[in-house]
Amino acid sequence: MTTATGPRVVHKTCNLCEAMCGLRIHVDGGRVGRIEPDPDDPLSRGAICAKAVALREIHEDPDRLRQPLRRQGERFVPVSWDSALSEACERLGAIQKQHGDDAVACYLGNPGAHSLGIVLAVTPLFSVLDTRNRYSASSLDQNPKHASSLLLLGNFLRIPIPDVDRTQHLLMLGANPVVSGGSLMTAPGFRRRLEALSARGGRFVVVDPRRTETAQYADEYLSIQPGKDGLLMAGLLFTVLNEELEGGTVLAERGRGLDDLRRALAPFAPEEIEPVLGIPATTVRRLAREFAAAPSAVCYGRVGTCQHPFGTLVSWLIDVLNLVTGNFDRPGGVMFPRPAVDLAELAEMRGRAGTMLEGHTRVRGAPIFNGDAPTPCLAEEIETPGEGQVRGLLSIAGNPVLSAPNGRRLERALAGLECFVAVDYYCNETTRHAHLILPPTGSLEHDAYEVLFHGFAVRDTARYSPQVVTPDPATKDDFAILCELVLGLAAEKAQGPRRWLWSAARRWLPRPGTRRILDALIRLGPRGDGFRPWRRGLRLADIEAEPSGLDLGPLVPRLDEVLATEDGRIDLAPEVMRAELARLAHDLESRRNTPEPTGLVMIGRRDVRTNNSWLHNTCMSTKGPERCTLQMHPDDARDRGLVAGQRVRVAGPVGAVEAPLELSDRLRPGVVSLPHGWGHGRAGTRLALAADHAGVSCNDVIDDAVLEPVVGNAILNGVPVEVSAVPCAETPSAPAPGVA
Ligand SMILES: Nc1nc2c(c(=O)[nH]1)N[C@H]1C(S)=C(S)[C@@H](COP(=O)(O)OP(=O)(O)OC[C@H]3O[C@@H](n4cnc5c(=O)[nH]c(N)nc54)[C@H](O)[C@@H]3O)O[C@H]1N2
Ligand SMILES: Nc1nc2c(c(=O)[nH]1)N[C@H]1C(S)=C(S)[C@@H](COP(=O)(O)OP(=O)(O)OC[C@H]3O[C@@H](n4cnc5c(=O)[nH]c(N)nc54)[C@H](O)[C@@H]3O)O[C@H]1N2
Ligand code: SF4
Ligand SMILES: [Mo]
Repeated sequence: MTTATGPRVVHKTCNLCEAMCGLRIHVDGGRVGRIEPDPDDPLSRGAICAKAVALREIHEDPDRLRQPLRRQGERFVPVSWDSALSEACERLGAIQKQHGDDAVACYLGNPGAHSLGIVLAVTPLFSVLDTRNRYSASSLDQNPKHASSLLLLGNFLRIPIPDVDRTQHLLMLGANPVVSGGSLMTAPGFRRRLEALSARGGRFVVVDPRRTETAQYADEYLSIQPGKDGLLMAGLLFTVLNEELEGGTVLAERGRGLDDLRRALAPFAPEEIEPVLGIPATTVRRLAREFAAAPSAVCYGRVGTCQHPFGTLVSWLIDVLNLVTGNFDRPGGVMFPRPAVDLAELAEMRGRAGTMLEGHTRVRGAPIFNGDAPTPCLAEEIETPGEGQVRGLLSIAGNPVLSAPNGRRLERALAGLECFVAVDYYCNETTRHAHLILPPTGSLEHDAYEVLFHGFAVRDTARYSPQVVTPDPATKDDFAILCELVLGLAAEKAQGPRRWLWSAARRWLPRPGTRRILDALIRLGPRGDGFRPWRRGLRLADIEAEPSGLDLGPLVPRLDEVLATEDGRIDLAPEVMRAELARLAHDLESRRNTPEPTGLVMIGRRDVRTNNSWLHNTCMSTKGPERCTLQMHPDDARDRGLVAGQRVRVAGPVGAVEAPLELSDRLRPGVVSLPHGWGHGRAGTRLALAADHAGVSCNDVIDDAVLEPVVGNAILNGVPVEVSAVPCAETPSAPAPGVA
């Protein structure tokens, strides 16, 4: 525990993105001062980005909520923690008692993965809620990757991580880690890692519809039409198997079904796919040969290949390419971290290594992957009457009105809920519809450990972040809030004397706190002492003794330890992926016989000064040029008589928005790009600065009706749009946000 007096430096891991940069934060008398990179962090080695300073801005933000709010008509009034928590449990509990457990939904947003308190408390919370209506940002993001891991390795959390620091060949699709910091590949300072790859004579190939900031470092850049990655990956694998370039011990000793895979890939000879893929067959064959011949190679795909009509198939083909070329579980290929707390192992111990299909949603029958219903289905589950209709919502660390497709529809649906409880410290576009907002302490006010992301890191390290400043004793952290909700909801749902016991527990039971639980998880983890005093092993104290982080070394082969399939083999042709290959072959066939549509399609874009929807109330994010612009290739603009800087209307399947036009020859002609997370001009929020730099939400244009069919992931790129000039007279002045 830190004290609030005297100047000092506190070491902390930045928790804003997955890169886990080590920071040194200067504090004086409780005031947060300079934030600088920590050169001694064994993983980030002094890397940092512009966002880190936002930690101070968020800490000081007068709009950040510090006390629970309760809706009163159109206004929010401050209430005590006790009454807010009691009311939340009573109202959600009453809905479940009257209409069944499924009548209360929950949504878990992205920062939940970065909060130790949320990661630790969310499992009991899900258990007590016991609802089929569980939604999260994962179905807008990475569920296809989890599905691939589940199919290949028997564990949805066992993501194969590119060993970028030792590879000689990196093939990257649909990712821009120089800007995003990397995802499901924690590799801070990615630019430096690319420079090192180049310096050791390695090769870097990028496949993306936009010549991204990352592609600037590539030896070869391939422009691809959005949604065509399935063909490219199938063509690469076809070539490897057809030209007998496969090999490696993992394939020989663990693989099965290679012949079935070969058969399923038969329609995808590079010459056959060329007219639809638009990449010459000679290029595809050369890429495959170069990949297979490299001393080590790794193929990596991220959100561009997940928010995709063939997301699970592409993610799986990427893993399979690594496997059949002998690049699985070896230095320079993909590897499996051995973190101090191994959530994948814990999931397995609990018998929760994942389920491909846990059922279907009530209204449209979409797949529920691993208990996670597709977020694009949430609005209709609220709107559609009948048994199982969602009437209550508990949302934690999320902003689906801006992050999920067809945000306008979701917004209308949220307004009709009987009870909406949000655990969030901003009154944003989503939480402003809540009946109760329960604000946790900010990330400088509680301790932290990135339990999830150490498991996805390119090097094994462990770093504990103590509290930077002491919070007001009247506040609560996420862990305390969620624990009280668990106990309070359990009391509401229990009968007889058990009800009283749970109630008493909520009020009087001392809680162990995140620190003690973390210590127990470390001791029970793969490097821990297992609570056997005679055994040497890691404890939290050992990690704390290294404030810049404990270096546990480069990744080592460990497939034997982590492979969790029933027969200890890796199935290279699971039925569900063969069916997807058949769907892709059918898609190929129908596109071959119909002319390519000539309209524009829209993709997203990330900027180093943004983080999804929630850093826009900071100067860090809003200063400088406008970021929420529609980017278009100059040829497309000329064809439409559009010029840089003018306002354009972007009309898509479910709506239209207006944004300034920016011309960029980095984009593939026919593709336009609008970033997500903007659109702060809605009334009723409490984000003064963000409202002045509102931008528009691309998700007001994107369709919630289309889903990837295997896991139900949202398809957020390749959206058909029309772009036209906004007549000057129609150009609206900035909408005035109503502040409640
Ligand atoms: N069109 C399009 N849409 C997209 C994407 C895209 O590429 N294109 N990307 C998708 C992806 S990858 C993701 S992950 C989602 C993100 O979608 P969401 O997770 O729904 O949205 P965020 O913008 O991350 O909102 C985070 C919220 O958490 C709150 N918060 C921050 N820290 C904490 C904390 O410590 N505790 C609590 N309780 N709350 C906290 C913030 O105030 C904010 O309200 O967006 C998706 N939406
Ligand atoms: N600065 C910043 N950093 C962030 C975030 C942020 O909002 N801002 N968000 C964080 C989150 S939640 C996540 S999940 C990660 C995401 O991390 P990344 O996956 O690295 O994110 P993006 O920059 O969106 O990269 C996706 C790329 O896919 C491309 N793309 C779009 N459609 C297709 C397609 O059909 N095929 C191919 N091959 N490419 C396509 C886009 O042009 C884009 O370059 O970033 C995290 N880090
Ligand atoms: S890249 Fe930026 S936002 Fe991400 S962890 Fe590092 S400093 Fe934080
Ligand atoms: Mo994400």
